[in-house]
Amino acid sequence: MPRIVTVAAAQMGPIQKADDRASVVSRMLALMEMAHARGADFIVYPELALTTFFPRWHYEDRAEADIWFERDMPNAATKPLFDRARALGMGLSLGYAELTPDGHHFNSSVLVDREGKLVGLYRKIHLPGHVEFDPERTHQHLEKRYFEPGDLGFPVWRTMGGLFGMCICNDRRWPETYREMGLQGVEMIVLGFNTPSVNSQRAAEGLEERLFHHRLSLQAGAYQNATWVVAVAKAGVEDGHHLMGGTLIVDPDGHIVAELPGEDDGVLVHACDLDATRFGKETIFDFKRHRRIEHYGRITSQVGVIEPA
Ligand code: CDT
Repeated sequence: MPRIVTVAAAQMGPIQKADDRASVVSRMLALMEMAHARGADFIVYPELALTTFFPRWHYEDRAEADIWFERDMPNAATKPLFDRARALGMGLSLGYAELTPDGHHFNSSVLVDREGKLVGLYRKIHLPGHVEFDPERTHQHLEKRYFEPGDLGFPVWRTMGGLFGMCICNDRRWPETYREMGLQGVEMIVLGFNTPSVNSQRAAEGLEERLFHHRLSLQAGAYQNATWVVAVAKAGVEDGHHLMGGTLIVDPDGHIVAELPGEDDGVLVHACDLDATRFGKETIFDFKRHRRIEHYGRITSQVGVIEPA
């Protein structure tokens, strides 16, 4: 019997600084109804889905940025989302800024099963950007100021009939992200992203190049680890800054099977057969049989960099 997960990648258009959690959650609920009407049983929302991408704003006093953080998940603002997903029998994943009871700050995402049970928490490991205000940049990217690197590794959870993992935005550019989960047999990796459409340190690197690197990373990660990858954007002009779209789903052979056009709220729905991961995992990327990590180490330490004679 095939193991089908009908996933909805729920892209969100911009969230402005002035938008409150309630208005954002009502947009997310509308996306959930759309996804359900199209047969989805698992919905994935973007990174920092509840607020504007606040790391673009510099607060001299870091504590001022705590207004963007959630102290519990679910909490009063997000409970309607969790309740509705459970009533519809849908799993869910969403990104948010997490402030722990002992005062730690993480860029996090949760995984909730179709019965409404919180099964997974992931904390973003690869935090891009910088700590201090940088006048040289066209825009700030202060994730390193407001978040600590995640302390939970890249776990994989058995739920919804398969093996699921999460990562967040910049993590998708790092092969280690996929490989850590690939080594645990992951069958579907879900992630959200907020990616500015220009590089703040290289103006010539515009939207096309950014979309190219985005697709390149996701497709390579999916293929080399024989896993589905679902990537969900927060997009459009947020507080005067443009975030790219590019919400898409990649199959375990590395092909993009669906991509959402535009930068508004919308859902991309695809029925993913988790058994489609079997061929890659049992042949070319059967890590136990073919991965030769002991040889990588020996070659690197014996040879090193060969300088010209
Ligand atoms: N949110 C996030 O991680 N965005 C980064 C932008 C990097 S530019 C400093 C990304 O990799 O898409």
